[in-house]
Amino acid sequence: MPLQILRGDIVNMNTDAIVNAANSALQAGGGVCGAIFQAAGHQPLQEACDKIGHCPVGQSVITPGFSLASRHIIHTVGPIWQGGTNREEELLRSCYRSSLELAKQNGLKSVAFPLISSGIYGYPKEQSLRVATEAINEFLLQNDMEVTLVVFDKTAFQLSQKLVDEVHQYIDDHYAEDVKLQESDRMLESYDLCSVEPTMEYQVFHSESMQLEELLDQADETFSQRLIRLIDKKEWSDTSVYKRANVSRQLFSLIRSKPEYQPKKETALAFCVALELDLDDTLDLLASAGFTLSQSKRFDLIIQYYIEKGDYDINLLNQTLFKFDQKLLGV
Ligand code: AR6
Repeated sequence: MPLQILRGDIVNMNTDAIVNAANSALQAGGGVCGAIFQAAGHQPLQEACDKIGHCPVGQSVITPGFSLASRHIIHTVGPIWQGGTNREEELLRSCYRSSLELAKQNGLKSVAFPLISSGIYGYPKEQSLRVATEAINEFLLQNDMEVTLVVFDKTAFQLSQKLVDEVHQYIDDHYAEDVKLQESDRMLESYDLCSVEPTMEYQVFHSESMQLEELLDQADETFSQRLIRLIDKKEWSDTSVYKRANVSRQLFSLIRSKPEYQPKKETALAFCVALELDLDDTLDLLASAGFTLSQSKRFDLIIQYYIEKGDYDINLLNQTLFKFDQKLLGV
């Protein structure tokens, strides 16, 4: 998955590199830097940093990961927040870009970032999150890389209160009042973001008036075939669609080459969003993979809310899903 957002401690990430929110002198410090030095082994990491000596603000350098699960540490120096008028945003963007370029030059395939500058350096968390996702997505438009943003605490996710209220309201208005379903939904919400397979649902044909012939046609067309047909119909390039879907090139190639490919629900939905399908077409594409949207799952309702609004920005959608403790689209 090209951009994933997780909550947790970055030192536990098993990516090719993790990124350190460093200082220009490349000396051990507090915050995430302190945690990384401790987990990697203070002495060898400090020696490696001392050999490099210095890193300007907005730039990045690379060292081994020593005792970390990640083989490399990319150290990037974020700007100190001074009110926003001192090129802070430009420098922060440059941190993400230079780190990703350095990862690419070193042949790395996966990188995990903390929210650079958003702790001791005082960059407002909400703004730092926006800059991070924009800069990473800009890079991902041109490059293939698995990028994870590891958020330590949820305060970075101060989505606009209006949006949060609207989503809450939508869920309240549409939520099915079935206690058992709510129970199972709660269980679903408490799963680990990365490890649980989605629940397969029975195929539901939403239009009762559908003719038998149409039903059989639909049954004949697999998810993969339907997806390719929809992409061709839109006359969009494959690349633009899988990038908009937050899906890796490898996964897209697999889906394209295997007509019987069975996607996860969050992958199928990611393509619905990428293709800007309305609710009916979304249900059709989902049905071809054996899924539907349920009124008793918050995950489904949040996606339905965005589709009904005609808002197909997958990053904002994923940030909202994250805020509501749900799986993210893509994968
Ligand atoms: N995993 C993920 N994120 C973390 C972790 C962790 N283990 N620990 C903290 N964060 P900061 P900065 C989050 O202060 O603002 C150091 O002394 C934290 O909640 O680590 O760029 C350096 O040496 C925040 O959102 O980095 C520099 O001198 C984000 O990581 C200076 O601090 C960044 O917070 C850099 O300050």
